[in-house]
Amino acid sequence: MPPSSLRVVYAFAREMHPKTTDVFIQYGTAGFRTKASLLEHVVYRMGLLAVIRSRVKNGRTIGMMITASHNLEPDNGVKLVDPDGEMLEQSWEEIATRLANVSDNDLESTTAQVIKEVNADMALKASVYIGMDTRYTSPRLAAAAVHGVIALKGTPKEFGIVTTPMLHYCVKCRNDNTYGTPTEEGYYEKIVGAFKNIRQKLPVTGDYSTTLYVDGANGVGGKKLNIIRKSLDGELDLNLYNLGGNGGKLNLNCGADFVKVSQQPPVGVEHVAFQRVASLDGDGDRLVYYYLDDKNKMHLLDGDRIATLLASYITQLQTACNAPALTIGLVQTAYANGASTRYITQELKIPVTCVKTGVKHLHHAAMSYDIGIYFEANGHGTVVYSQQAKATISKIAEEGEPEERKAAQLFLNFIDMTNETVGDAISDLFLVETVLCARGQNATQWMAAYDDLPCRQLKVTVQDRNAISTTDAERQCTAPEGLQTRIDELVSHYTSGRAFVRPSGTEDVVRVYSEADTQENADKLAAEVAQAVFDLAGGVGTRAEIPA
Ligand code: 16G
Ligand code: MG
Repeated sequence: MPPSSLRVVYAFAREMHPKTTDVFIQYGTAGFRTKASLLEHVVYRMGLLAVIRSRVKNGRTIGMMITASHNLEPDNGVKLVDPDGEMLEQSWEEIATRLANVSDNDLESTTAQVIKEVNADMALKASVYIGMDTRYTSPRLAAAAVHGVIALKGTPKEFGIVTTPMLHYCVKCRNDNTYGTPTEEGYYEKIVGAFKNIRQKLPVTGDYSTTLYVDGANGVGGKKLNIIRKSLDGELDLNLYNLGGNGGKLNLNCGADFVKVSQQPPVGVEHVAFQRVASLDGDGDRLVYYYLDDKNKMHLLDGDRIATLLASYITQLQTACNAPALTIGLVQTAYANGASTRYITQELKIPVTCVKTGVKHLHHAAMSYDIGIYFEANGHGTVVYSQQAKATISKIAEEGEPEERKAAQLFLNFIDMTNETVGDAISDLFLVETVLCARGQNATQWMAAYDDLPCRQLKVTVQDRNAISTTDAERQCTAPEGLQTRIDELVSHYTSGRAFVRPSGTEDVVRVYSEADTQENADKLAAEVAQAVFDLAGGVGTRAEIPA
């Protein structure tokens, strides 16, 4: 493409998506995320970048998802999806940030510079898949994305309202047709189809009940489950709540993030003692479970619980189909409850790796195993399988001893039910339901595997959150000076105490996490550490700690 044709880049920007703010914006843990009113020019520019990225990848399809996940309604965001359905390669985050922040006047020259820098062949075709969540600001931003793609002569394809994992899945399928069909229907066929297949093989037994309540966070995930529900033929009886009607507001006092962080049940869900409830986040990529007991106390089954449940079942399948050579590992972050890590290493005897917060770090680490299970405590996670693992299990399904063959066929269905591209609340929900059904377990029995250490999360506002630096997968703080020593000292007063601090990648705050033997102690430790952050890292305002 001759440089003169880049003029349209500037013309579109000026006429349709001008930069109206000087607020600096950074491509963070999960793309750009801020007030929706500050994002139109950013999304337009990401449309440009998606086309450049597609050309650098030889015309393979790139995804763009418009969402701010579990944030409240006024926020929005955009993230790019790489050809294998993974998060954008980290080295491009800086380019994205640069392109998002230049003035309209400099946009044409910066675009040309980026094209040169990454050596994109602008004569190639480019394809970009665009999806959005249910926010009222999303259609306008999706239109800006389309304009960005068109400005550089790429081909946009709009998927309308989809969950984030559905878009990741479609991008992957478009670039690798052995994975599935790149449509919403293709997604249902693969994932829900596999679930129904398994249900034929595993009858409902024991204390498992097919009734599941779901908190849809008033977002897209609940709406999609409502579509799926009609095709389940009673194999799972979904009672859906918080579907966005009746004035319910997106993520407000509901959804996976609210339930996990506040450790309270969501509004809008009918409470029946011991009924298990699955809570999704606003864009359908996180899942936690909970139930209330007969004293109305909430019991949370978070990402760590899902990880341990899946890991133990997968180990069982591996043994049953006799494939001991396949390596299995579990990836967590510093937020993983210490009791879960102990259970995984000591009881399940599966190796655990701890990495920095953010899906890209977990996903990457999980891929070093034949079977890599990764979950953040907040409920984001999935399982990834190497080609070697799939080939081995397929071979056993064809040629193994009768019992091994049966187990391997079940295992293949289990793999099909998994969205390997990214954590997926819908896919994870079917995985969990399958394991509980296979074991004849109810939520209380699932909970009995180990006892969580009480924990607390808080956030502190400081002048510059980047004044906090961390190492050792965010478990140790290297700056400001003296903070780690203070944290160590505070922790030493508590039985089973543990605490860490880290700058948030999605909000302008510092996050504090604590664990201890009792809830009271965990709360106290978190408050003390929050105060230390406030004192040593330039706290703003008068109150050091705010619930996260
Ligand atoms: C984003 C991340 C999530 C992480 C969270 C941490 C992705 C797709 N999502 O939502 O994995 O747990 O950020 O947020 O990577 P924080 O940095 O504000 O604590
Ligand atoms: Mg999300």
